[in-house]
Amino acid sequence: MNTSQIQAAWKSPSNIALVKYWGKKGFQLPANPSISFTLDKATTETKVLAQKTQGGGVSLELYFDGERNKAFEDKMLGFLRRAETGFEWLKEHHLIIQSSNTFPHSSGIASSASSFSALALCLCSIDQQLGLLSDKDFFEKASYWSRVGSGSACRSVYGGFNLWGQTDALIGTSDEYAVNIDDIVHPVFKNFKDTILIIEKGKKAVSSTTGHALLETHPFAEHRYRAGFKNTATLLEILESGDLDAFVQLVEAEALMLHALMMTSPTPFILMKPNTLAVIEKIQDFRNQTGLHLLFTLDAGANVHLLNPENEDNRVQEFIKSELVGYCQNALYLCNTVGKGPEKINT
Ligand code: 2P0
Repeated sequence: MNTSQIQAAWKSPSNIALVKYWGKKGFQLPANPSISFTLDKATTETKVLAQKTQGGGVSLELYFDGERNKAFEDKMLGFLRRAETGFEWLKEHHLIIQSSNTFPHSSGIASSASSFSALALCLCSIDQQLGLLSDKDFFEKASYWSRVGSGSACRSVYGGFNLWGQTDALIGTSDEYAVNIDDIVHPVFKNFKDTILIIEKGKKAVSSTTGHALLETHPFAEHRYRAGFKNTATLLEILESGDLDAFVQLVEAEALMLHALMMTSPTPFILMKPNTLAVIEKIQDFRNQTGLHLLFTLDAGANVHLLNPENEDNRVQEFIKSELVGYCQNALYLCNTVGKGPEKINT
């Protein structure tokens, strides 16, 4: 192996939270546990080329879609300087990072979860090539460092369903990294669908990092954290039993609580748009009329994630085409299924 130059590449997905992470304690630790599933199509591909230097700390060049991106480079450099404690070789390497998303450009969505998990996986692969990381510890370390980059990213290093945050409801959980919970998940959830309805593309008015920070002085923060713990424990039971009605109720309540927290922050803000609410009402009406198990969840933005079991997907997709597409910007929506997790790319 040429040790003056080492490279690694990974394709890593985004994920959608069912119980939400909203509020931090300490540095990048969650105030309550969260549960998500990994998506199959919304991914970032990242390639890292590490060139040996004389030392003096990590340096980097970052190319996004082939073009050097200075704004992202500054954010990444801050992360990499922290990562020097976990990847000591970084101190004597110059990194050339090339990254691109598989989200359609026209969707205007980007994901810190897919980009930071892809980067952390590349760093772990290089660690492994240097003989510093065992197979057994690989994904735990990747999740740990994804979390340092962006909290929700730690849930993206595995496929299927994942839990991040220490909870007495499940042994082996941690605030520092996510764990995969597929072995408790009922088959009805295994191929769940997530259709992302693009209500509005483009940059959000308030970043998630700012939103998290507002919880520090939020009047309802303690209540929220208790609810997050309780909903995590309840969702674990639901995922095990396959109770779809209870799933619908809990996941929609979590999404609305997230946005209610934004609207009741010390500096209040609203990320939903009129079409977000119109779509939510349509989804709930259609569910009441048909008895199907379609439901919505929301991320920190205006777009709606429409979730449903695989065996109801034909009817849900017809409903989207006839009733919902008109509310989507440029008629855009992205169809995802529970994903298998990141893939290593041969370099
Ligand atoms: C989540 N979100 O659980 C929640 C729900 C958005 C809504 O985690 O500051 O990008 O980088 O740790 O992970 C988005 O926040 O925030 C997020 P940082 P992150 O998915």
